Amino acid sequence: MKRGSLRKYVLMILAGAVCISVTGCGQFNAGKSSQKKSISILAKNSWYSNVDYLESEVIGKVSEDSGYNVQWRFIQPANYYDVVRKLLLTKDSDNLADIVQLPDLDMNMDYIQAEVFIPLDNYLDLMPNFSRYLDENPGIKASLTTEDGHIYYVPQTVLTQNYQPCIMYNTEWLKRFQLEQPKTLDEFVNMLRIFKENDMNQNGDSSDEIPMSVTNEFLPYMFGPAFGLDLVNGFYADENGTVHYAYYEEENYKAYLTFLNQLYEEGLLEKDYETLTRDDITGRCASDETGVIFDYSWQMSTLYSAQYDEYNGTTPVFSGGVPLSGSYEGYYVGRNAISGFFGITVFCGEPQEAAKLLDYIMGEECQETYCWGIEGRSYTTGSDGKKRFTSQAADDMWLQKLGINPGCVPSHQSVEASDALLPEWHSRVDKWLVKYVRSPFPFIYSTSDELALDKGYSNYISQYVVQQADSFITGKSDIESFDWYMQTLENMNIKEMIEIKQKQYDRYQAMMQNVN
Ligand SMILES: [Ca+2]
Repeated sequence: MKRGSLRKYVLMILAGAVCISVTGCGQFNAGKSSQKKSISILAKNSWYSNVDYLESEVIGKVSEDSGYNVQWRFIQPANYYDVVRKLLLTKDSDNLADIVQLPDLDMNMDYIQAEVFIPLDNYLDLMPNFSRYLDENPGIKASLTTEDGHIYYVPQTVLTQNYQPCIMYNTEWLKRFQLEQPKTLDEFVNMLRIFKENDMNQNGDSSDEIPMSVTNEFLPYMFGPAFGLDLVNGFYADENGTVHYAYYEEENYKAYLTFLNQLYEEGLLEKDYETLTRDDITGRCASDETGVIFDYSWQMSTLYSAQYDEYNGTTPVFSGGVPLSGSYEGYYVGRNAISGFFGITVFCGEPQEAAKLLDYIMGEECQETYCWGIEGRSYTTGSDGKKRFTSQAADDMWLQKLGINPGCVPSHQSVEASDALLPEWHSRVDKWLVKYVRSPFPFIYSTSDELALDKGYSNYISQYVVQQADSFITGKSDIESFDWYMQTLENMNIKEMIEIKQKQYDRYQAMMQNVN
């Protein structure tokens, strides 16, 4: 399929047009595959604007090796949620496909309740790879299982402990003042003050330093744990298994807001932190203007350190540090493994065949291709049996165009392949930080009773608390009005929401005990 026709497809869907033929959309093996069964897959294209999965060798190989005539239909990721959510909720059989990548994790079971996907547990005897995966991953199995015992989706997974978001320090600046990496909030604030007051980048001007460059999204990751709060997920269970909502913790959350407001007032948290972007931070690195970053570990070497002329690939400029401790011991908030889902729609004429194909594309053989690419092109296998990326694979854009780590399949990220792509110092820092990463609140489906109780409150609450956080941090709302904020949350049924999450957490724990 040409790019033009793909755009047209998306535009027509956006315009509400319904009659779009599946034929002509991405067909590998056309011509020599008339005896192969055709299965269509609707999935998300690459976030890289100059990468089209349809033309990538990785997706080509997987399609070719599957034994099916796979008809891929890709939609640009920026539109994917809106377009595909609508197709699913309206059960638009003309524009859906046999296999569909979900636009979200269906937390409120909108698609399951719309009965647009078939339960996969009826087909597990045709899905040996998926069955084995479920046996080996009881936590994921517990997350995938609904109240009535069905499993609807095959997951895509990401790393949960390695290469998580972490704090990164400008090691040149630390060295210049013989500073150790801070471990506590007090040490951290002292360091920020030194960064702010001195000519850290030695350009003769002591006023152009921005001590800390952290986007709004990452402030909760960076400072929440020091106050005993997982503000990233909101809900968390303490060591006794009691569920809390971090934004409704009277003492600790108030202390967190007060701390950040002080940083803001002192100019240690910059005035424009709410609109700061990763591109802004990258630019600051290029002109050596900042001392601290918090971001996905991945960016430490490939993006931030790479901005410095003196960076040679072996000695970091920006390097990771331990989580900050305050009245509580610091930790890093890890991710849930599940990052996406694939299901078979009720419109699929041959669900057995679709189940076999879905099982194939989530199997080990394909996972190797997703992680390493094409043998002889992006990697080689040594006589010791170990895979190594080729020198050509050091060109990230080339690797992306090859289709590495495709987002359009049930792929499972691998620590080994991630290590192999990054400089040695970076994987060493990662292994050092793993012990500080804690698992977040588990992903678990609501029951229909719980959904009825929620009535959308959880959405309002999560929007409200984020707005209010900025308001308190910037001083637009006085911290004296914190009681009023807590009262508003109570009016929004926060107590009932916590009770629901407690039940879900207990249910998850019970399922985990059953499988162990
Ligand atoms: Ca300066």
